Amino acid sequence: MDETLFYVFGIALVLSAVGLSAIGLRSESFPPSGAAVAGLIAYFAILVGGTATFAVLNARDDQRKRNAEQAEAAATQPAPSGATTTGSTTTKPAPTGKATTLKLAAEPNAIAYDTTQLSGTAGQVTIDFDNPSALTHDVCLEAPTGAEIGCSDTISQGTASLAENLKPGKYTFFCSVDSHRQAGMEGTLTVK
Ligand SMILES: [Cu+2]
Repeated sequence: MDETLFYVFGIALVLSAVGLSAIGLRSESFPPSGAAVAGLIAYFAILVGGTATFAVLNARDDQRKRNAEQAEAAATQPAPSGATTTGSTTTKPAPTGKATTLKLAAEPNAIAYDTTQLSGTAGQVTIDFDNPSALTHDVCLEAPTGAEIGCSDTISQGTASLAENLKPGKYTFFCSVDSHRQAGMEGTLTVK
């Protein structure tokens, strides 16, 4: 919206008011006739209406401009301490640390794993389990509290994996098939 129109109407209104009062003060027969009064009222109504209309349009225009500027500022800002940053940090469920992938295999000719010690870092820990034996095995995880966290698929002559989100602590990994755990298929997974 062109602001000059608003000022033209405003200035015309002020000049007319000043001129009219000057005429009114000098002329004793003012206002001269009913038709002139009606004309003057219409003239002022148009000026006032025009000024008010342009004032409203200008205000609306300014508001739109301000909204656009704010939107632009919000979009271009890198948000160093804004709501976006705090939002993303709070919604991320994983604790600190990178994803760890550990390898574990079963012995081909014994009821045993190839190791009794595994270690990883806190966060997503994946155990890639390889079982070359014809005997079925799996790998399960037990929390430091003794609660079972999960198990991989039970497999023979194949691979399976178990992925869990782990906090630091000493976990136990074991085979849940038959009495393999009692036979020695278990070990400690240390998460730092
Ligand atoms: Cu087993």
